[in-house]
Amino acid sequence: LQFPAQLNCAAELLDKRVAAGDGERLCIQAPGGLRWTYADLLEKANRIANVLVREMGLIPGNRVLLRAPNNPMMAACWFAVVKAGGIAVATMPLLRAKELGQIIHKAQVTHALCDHALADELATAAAQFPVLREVRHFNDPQGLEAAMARQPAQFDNVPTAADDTCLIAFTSGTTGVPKGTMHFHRDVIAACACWPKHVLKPRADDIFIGSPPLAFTFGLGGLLLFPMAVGASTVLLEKAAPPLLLEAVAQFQATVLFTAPTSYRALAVEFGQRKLSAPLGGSLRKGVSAGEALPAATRALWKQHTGMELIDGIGATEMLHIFISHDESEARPGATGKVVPGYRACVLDDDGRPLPPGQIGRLAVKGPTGCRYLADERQTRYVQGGWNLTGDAYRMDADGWFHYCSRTDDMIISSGYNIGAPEVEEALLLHPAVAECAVVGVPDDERGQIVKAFVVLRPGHPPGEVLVRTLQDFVKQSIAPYKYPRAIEFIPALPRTETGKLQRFKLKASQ
Ligand code: 3UK
Repeated sequence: LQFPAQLNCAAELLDKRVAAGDGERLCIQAPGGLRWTYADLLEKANRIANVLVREMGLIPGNRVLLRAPNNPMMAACWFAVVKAGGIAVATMPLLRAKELGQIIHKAQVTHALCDHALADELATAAAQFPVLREVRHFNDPQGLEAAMARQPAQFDNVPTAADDTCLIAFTSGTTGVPKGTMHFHRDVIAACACWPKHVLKPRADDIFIGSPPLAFTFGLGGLLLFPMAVGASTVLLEKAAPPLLLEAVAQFQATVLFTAPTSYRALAVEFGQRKLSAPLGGSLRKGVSAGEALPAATRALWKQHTGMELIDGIGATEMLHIFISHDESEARPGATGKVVPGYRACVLDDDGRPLPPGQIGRLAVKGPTGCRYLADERQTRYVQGGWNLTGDAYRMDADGWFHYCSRTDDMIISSGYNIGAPEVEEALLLHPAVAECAVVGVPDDERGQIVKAFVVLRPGHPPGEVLVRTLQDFVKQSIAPYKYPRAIEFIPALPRTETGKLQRFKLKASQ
């Protein structure tokens, strides 16, 4: 991939599309009947960019915190910041003042654009960190919208360099202090030119929909940048819990769905209960799963209820988006896919030497995007010898398919056996009593660690010793018996992050 020295990714995705004559194409929809064309989005973004520069004193390189649920104004603000040469620091809607403060401090955020509905926690954080000079609220007639009306609809994009930072994405990692990852204008364009182009292959008439927040790069790409890169449209939902998502798919006749594995499982169950005869939503043609491993049982359930093969893909905030994936024409059970064109991937041993096919080791990737932590000593842990080490244990087969095993630190070692937690979870999920489950290693005097499963039951299945025994026997029948969960605890719900990731460390800490 070659880029000119001067590049502004917002101009590439938005201004150029309008200049090419696509201004009247539908770009963004939202519940309540809102419909923006590309020209509408451009006009809003230009007005906000003018507010940022003329009223708020933004200069190129300033970091602008964005805080909102997925809605059209959040998208307009993202483009406005990037057009003005600022750096978008999008934050998860559920973050509290303490976490927002950490981000403001770490990224030295000077300006913020915030949804009126989420103003409180940000106000608390802003009071503690004076580096943040000015906050404007949108979806508030007295706020940003009033300022926009005063400003012209034209804006001269700041001629940023291809390797100026345009985005600082904070990791939704399941442990530790949040890390900011920096991405350049060219990274955004590279991400659009790799996985979507070679794997997803969307069409200009596609209607994208889904649940991941725009503050999570899975959502930013899947629900904003990738549809725009092909002139398609997107549906932004502030609330996208499974039942609502299912209704929205049907209502908007969406064709490409992005969500996490647990959501696909819940959607499929929901779908089954409603006994709808048409394929889900009727219109849907592709479903993309990422964020954590896709259990074979979930893939099968989705296929059973929709006839569709899910597209799995592993991405990371550090890598911006997906780098190993497959399309709906071919799936291998337990495999995330093959390396996305443009990237290279291999499996390394603990000393950084490549392992032959079939052996489990550390996943290493490199490509046009990669990890650049903002002032963090963990950079040298993630990037070693030019490879990005994602922290995942994988095995590559002889055909170049990558099979997920676990997070490297989620390997359970019991009596000298290496057991990947997801493998045991997969086996449990195949049992009809199991709605959700999580497996961790818990300390054991005799075996070092034992496999323990936390199980959320489906309605109508009473917990108890009998069911424990049944589930244990069930697992022993499908995977090597030494992997069976010696302890099983029934709990009402699993701890998850806002991006749908299981927080195994919380379950471990509870032991
Ligand atoms: C795990 C997966 C197995 C894996 C992300 C798509 O999840 C994203 O970014 P995060 O920084 O987490 C990265 C880590 O999540 N993971 C993600 N997808 C899969 N594990 N199979 C998968 N399909 O441990 C990885 O290292 O939150 C996903 C696009 C953009 C993203 N930021």
